[in-house]
Amino acid sequence: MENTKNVVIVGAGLVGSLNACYLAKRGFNVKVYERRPDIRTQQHVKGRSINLALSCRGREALKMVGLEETVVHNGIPMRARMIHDLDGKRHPIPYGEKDQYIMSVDRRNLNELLLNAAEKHDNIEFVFEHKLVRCNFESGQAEFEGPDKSIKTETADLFIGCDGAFSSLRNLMMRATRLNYQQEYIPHGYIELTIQPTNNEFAMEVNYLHIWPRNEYMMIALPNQDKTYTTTLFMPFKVFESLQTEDDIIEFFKENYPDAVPLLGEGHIKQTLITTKAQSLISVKCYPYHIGSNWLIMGDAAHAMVPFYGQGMNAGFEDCIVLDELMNKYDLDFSQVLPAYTEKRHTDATAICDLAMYNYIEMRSAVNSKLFLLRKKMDNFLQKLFPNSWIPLYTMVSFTRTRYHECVARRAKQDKIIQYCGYIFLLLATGGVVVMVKGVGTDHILTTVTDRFSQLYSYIETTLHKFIL
Ligand code: FAD
Ligand code: EGO
Repeated sequence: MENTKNVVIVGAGLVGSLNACYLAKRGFNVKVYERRPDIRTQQHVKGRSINLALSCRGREALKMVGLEETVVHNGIPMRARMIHDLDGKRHPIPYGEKDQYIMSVDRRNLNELLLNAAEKHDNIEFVFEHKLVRCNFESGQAEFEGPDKSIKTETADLFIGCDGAFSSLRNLMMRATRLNYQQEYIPHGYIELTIQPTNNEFAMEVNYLHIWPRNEYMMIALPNQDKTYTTTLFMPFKVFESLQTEDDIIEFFKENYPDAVPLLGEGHIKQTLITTKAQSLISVKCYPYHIGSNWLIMGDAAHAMVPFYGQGMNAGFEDCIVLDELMNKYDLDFSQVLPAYTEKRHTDATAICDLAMYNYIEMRSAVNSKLFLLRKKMDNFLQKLFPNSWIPLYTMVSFTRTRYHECVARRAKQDKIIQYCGYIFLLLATGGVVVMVKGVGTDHILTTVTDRFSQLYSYIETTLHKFIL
């Protein structure tokens, strides 16, 4: 037992508590320090849940510590997006096959479940209400400050910062090593509202991610187990600030989300927008994720992203799998595991941070409900047409564990092919016009066109295969 490694995790959020389970399973002695009090002891306000979309990567990570079943049991499948247009019409667009759906899970419930699972291990100890304040990177020691300002000093073989987007460990690492760091606040903020049940039932169709695409103003709603919906409104801070009076607020909602107003309730809308400040959204990239063989950051601490892909937690959970695999590969030699982790994970984390930012730019620039529908229908159509080659980007990201950077590369190839198809189509169309002008019989034109189209189809199919597989 003398060889047992000591690991200290900073942060008992989603990634910290899951990571603790992974490391305890290996037999390490794990100590988790969390700045806030134990959420399990905090009282919960009913009907005020915050939820998250859990997809393939997150689920795979939970599966490996035997938690997938429980989490999925406590979540609600969302099998399609439901696009709400300005007229209040609703258009469902499926995510894919029957088994392709994302899960709406309660953040707090998930965190409590992970804490309970971690606590079942004899070799995990939690210390709440203690925040990381200082590190000695040479001696491998860290100091945590309690509520009475007393200091606890920890010595460990490995310190892992899972302390979120404003990570203290990352900040300390930045001063100790040549750590590159980049952050960006976007002009948008967000506010959460709740849709209460109607007649004790969900007020809207339940197995959907509800989206109100309104260019600059984006609103979504995810279902909760208590039959409420958590609605998130994303808008530029400027717009939030311009809504000064109750009348401004209601007018704005009636203009942009007429169908949502009766569901949310005018009183609730006014009260929430007047009393709560919009929260900010930050994107963080950094490199490397480690110092030497005993300091590492994971989850949002290493790669916070804007929430427009629903991947932040999923990516953080996947981090735990990647670290676990490298622990096996390098036989627990941290001096090899950590650099390998940085190299492998940085490529993918950068890719998903960029994808999330790209969605933000794309969705707000021109995506109203019509365009959103068109884009997603087109994606589904192409997938039906070329089932082996065309995989929508959202599908690759959310329903597979294809490395994020590979999703991006594959998408680039697919885009190129579609571009070529466009050229070929134009050429054929021109050819068709020429034939017509020459006055050949219509029957002949029809057979030629059908002929050409089947040739074109098989050509595209083979080209796609060559490119992608
Ligand atoms: P956190 O959850 O932030 O946990 C960090 C923990 O560290 C906290 O408990 C904190 O108290 C503690 N801590 C901080 N500093 C210290 C310190 N100095 N000492 C000790 N402890 C400390 N992701 C998805 O996958 N799907 C979604 O649908 C989704 N929706 C989102 C919507 C919004 C509006 C936002 C903002 C994010 C969303 N995300 C989503 C992202 C997701 O919330 C994060 O990626 C995830 O919470 C990251 O987990 P984490 O454990 O790394 O960090
Ligand atoms: C054209 C149309 C270009 C988060 C649509 C890009 C994100 C993007 C915030 C959804 C789903 C889970 C989410 C889709 C696109 C969560 C998500 C999507 C939002 C906002 C979100 C989709 C929480 C981008 N997944 N998604 O295809 O359904 O498409 F709308 Cl604002």
